[in-house]
Amino acid sequence: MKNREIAAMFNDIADMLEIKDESPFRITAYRRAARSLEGLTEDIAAVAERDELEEIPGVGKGIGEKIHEFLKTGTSAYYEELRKQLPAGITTLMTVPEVGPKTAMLLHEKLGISSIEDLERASKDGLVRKLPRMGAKTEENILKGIALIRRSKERLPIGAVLPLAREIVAALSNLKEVKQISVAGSLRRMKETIGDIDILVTSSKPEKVMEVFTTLPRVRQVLARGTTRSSVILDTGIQADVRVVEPDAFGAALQYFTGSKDHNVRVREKAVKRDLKINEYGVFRVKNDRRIAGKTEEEVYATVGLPWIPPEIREAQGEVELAERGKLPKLVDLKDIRGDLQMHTRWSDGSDTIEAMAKAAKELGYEYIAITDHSQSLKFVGGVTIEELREHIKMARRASDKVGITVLMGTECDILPDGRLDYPDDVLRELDVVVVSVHSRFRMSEEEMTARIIKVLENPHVHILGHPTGRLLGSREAYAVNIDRLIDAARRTKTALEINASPQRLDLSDMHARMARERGVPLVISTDAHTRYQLRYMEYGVAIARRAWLEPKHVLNALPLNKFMEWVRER
Ligand code: DGT
Ligand code: CA
Ligand code: CA
Ligand code: ZN
Repeated sequence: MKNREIAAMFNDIADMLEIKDESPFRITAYRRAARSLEGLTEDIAAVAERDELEEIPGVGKGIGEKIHEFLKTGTSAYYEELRKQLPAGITTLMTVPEVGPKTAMLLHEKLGISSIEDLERASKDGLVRKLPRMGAKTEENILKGIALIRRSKERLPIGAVLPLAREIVAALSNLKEVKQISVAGSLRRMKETIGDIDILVTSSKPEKVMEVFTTLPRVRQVLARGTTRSSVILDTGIQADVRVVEPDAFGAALQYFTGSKDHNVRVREKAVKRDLKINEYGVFRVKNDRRIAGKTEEEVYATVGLPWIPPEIREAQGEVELAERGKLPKLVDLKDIRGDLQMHTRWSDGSDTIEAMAKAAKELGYEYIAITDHSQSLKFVGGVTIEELREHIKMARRASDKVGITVLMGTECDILPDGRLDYPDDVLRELDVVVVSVHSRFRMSEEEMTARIIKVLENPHVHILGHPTGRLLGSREAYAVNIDRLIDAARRTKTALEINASPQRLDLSDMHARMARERGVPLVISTDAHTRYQLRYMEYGVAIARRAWLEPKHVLNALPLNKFMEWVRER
């Protein structure tokens, strides 16, 4: 599939247009198309074949032609032309969080910088601070940004890894030689970032499995190829390991390789007390080395007197003790979710209509959604003005009737730097659901930022604090905010905190979501979808919730509509 490559090209084009200071509308058009392609589950070539490219949100005639051209030639003349006009490496510089298009050009023109390494050297040598509008602080931020990029190369956000792992699992499952297959490791535990992909299989013909695995199209480098274990590096730079194990040991291997290491230490301690030994081959009696379990994970846990423990909570955070007492939480599940309370449409920076979002949500089996486009001051993403809002509300009601799912009218209202909201109270009062978020002035002191947000939570028209820390996984640190005080304020004002399920964010993190639950703060899991495809991001948010030990009763959008609205009214 060329979907990702073409999306990358469109993102590059958008970057270059930004450097050239072209119209923001054209830039947004390319970014929008890129995002649609990234979310597309079908092969773009198949869509092109049917001549249906323009049905993809954000793809018009011009962009459609470039897709056709890429599919035929592997590139686009327009793209190559832009690249010729600009110095090489300039878009690479822009991957550093601190460096925008203007800065990139300045760095190139004044200091001849054209790679991240050049930039790092110049910053360390104190050359960057001498440029106009730059200072020691900028230099420091650039170096921090470079360090972050490097780190993100080591571990990748789960959203970038899970689809790849599923591709591998699908390819191997198709083989008649493969009997059982599962991912293991941090990916099965659904950690926010993943070091490498671990996959286990049982097979009548391990050689065949290894041959297919090590020659998959995404494989860039084979690190090791054996009969029971192979390791490769995939095109995104992440490593993947496949192990073939005995059917009688599949459960034991799965338990072992799912980890976490610390969780397994706790389980093995219990085994020792019973004169048992647990390893990846099974559970054995110490005295005669006889295997007494190993086929399934349930069996393995049962030998040490434990029920099966969900992978997401195998982190040695007290789950073994609770399991012992039969008190494991009944974790929230994707099928418990009845609504999605943050999403964007063409009214601001989303790619789809209200109706398209409503239809897609209905297909997912939801009872209700809230449309939460950006508010008026976010002009660069087409924030909804107060005048537009009346019409906007009408369209939501209409979609509600037409599609047969409750479309609540909401907003993602900007929290202004001084702690006021971007709409006055009499406008907020008209809306069913008010989400509030910070999108500007991220660099305030912790004191100021905490006060700014808490002030807004005091407003009785506010229901949910969106992406509470503002982090972008692997590309932007959270803003400085006192999460402890934020959680206290949320509890006191009965405001819900959002677990933003977008894989770029995952904000709250599992740790913070757990803190919120322990202190009795209501939570919502929302996708922040900007296309109808992104409604599927709910899976990532639910994973965070499970890692935070959340049960359905802790999650407001697991409530049926009437109960949810009751909460809204009480708030
Ligand atoms: P990652 O890949 O860094 O995101 O995290 P994991 O948890 O997937 O770690 P990985 O891939 O090194 O190993 C997979 C699992 O195998 C790990 O969760 C527990 C188990 N494991 C790996 N190495 C050891 C070890 O040295 N001792 C024990 N007891 N278990 C290990
Ligand atoms: Ca791993
Ligand atoms: Ca591994
Ligand atoms: Zn937002």
